[in-house]
Amino acid sequence: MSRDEISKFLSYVLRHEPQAIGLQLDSEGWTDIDALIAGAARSGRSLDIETIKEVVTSSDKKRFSLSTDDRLIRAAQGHSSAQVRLQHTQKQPPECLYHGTASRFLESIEVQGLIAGTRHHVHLSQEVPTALQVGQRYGSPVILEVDALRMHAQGFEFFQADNGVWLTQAVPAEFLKRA
Ligand code: HQG
Repeated sequence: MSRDEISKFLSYVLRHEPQAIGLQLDSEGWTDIDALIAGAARSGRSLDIETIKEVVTSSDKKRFSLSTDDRLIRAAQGHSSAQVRLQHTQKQPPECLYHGTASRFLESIEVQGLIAGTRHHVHLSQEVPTALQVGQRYGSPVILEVDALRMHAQGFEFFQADNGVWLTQAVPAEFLKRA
């Protein structure tokens, strides 16, 4: 497998379908790297700890974290698996955060606001270029500015994942405007 294929495989089992290779994640998303390697082998994929560490450290978006003793691995965010409920620490957000989306979603977003969909949270970025990259994945990108500090002042909770991505449950339309 190429680095990219390994990264996609890790995202798949550590965020979405651990059971596909008979893996258990704890509620914080951690699993034993040896169990991951064994599960991958059962599904015909040959992985070793050095390659996994390389993929983790070279990930452009720091998608994965290793425990300090290098025995455990988890995805930093983006989970949909019911096995996982990351207890991200609440944090006061900066005044505004950004969300990149596709122009075809705007009409629905104006009505519903931003919703998490299959993920556990809505994902927000601190910088416009990152939001632009995220938005480009689904078509012609649009950047929305989120009035994050005002939301926080009104009791909405914000969290920051290990990799710096900001997370919140949902963003009502009144806190959104085109950047
Ligand atoms: C849109 C990637 C219609 C939302 C990225 C997005 C990110 C609505 C899509 C991370 C809506 C969901 C997350 C509404 C939200 N009506 N569309 N009411 N509310 N949407 O992929 O934020 O490579 O689940 O705008 O880089 O695009 O996985 O979320 O377009 O950091 O590490 O529904 O995933 O990182 O799409 O991306 P996603 P996202 P990784």
